[in-house]
Amino acid sequence: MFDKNKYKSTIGFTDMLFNILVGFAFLFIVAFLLIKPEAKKEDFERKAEFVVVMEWNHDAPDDIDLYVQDPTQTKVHFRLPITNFMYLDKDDLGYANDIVKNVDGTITKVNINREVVTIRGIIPGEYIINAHYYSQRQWEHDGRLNTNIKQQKDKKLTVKIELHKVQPYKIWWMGEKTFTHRGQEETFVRFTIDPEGNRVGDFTYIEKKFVSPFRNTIGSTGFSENFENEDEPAHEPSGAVELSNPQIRNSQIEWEQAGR
Ligand SMILES: [Ca+2]
Ligand SMILES: [Ca+2]
Repeated sequence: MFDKNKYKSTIGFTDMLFNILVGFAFLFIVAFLLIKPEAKKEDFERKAEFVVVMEWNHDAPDDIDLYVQDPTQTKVHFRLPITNFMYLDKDDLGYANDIVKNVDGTITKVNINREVVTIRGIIPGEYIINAHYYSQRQWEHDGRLNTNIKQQKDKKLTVKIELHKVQPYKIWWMGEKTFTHRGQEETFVRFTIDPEGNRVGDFTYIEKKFVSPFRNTIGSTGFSENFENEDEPAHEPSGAVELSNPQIRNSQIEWEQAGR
């Protein structure tokens, strides 16, 4: 009788041990999954002096443009994406160049609205970071991208800018502003660096406009689709989208005919 009870309790103990082992194994897997991305992030290194990141509402179809002026008064932006030590990764058009048609006909969509300017060398002096609200685009129910829409009264976009110093890594500045209408341009921040890339003085915020509205001298409205009266290419969606998605290509043509 005594031996039998002892035997039963040993089975219970073994079960409990097994359960604890399973529990620890599960916790180990969870911990490993959590640790792994962090280790990869540390391995990632970007060769640059400064990186300026602008993001706006990721689900918005609207096109915002990032402008960075260096001390030589040269500006990097979608019309001039590589200049001096600065380059713009991609002119993000909002929604329009976030979708790509795959070889099998399916659509891959990445909802991200982000423009990045990398500064790879140091030019001492003052830098100015601006954002400009280029256009409002709207997806219609038939899947068409309408670029010729009237000003929406309740439109509110949150544009965030981060200034990263790479060596040694530090976020130098971050801030956000609300954009409500096409043509709106804001100076987010100005900063000055010495020949070693160290900041001189405080951040300043005096407005400077980089984009001049194009005045239509024939029409009475006085405001055209063009914001700059320059003979330079307008925004184009990426080649993949333009070639593979007729709906987007058509709307882009409409947009260009509208006077871009
Ligand atoms: Ca853009
Ligand atoms: Ca986008």
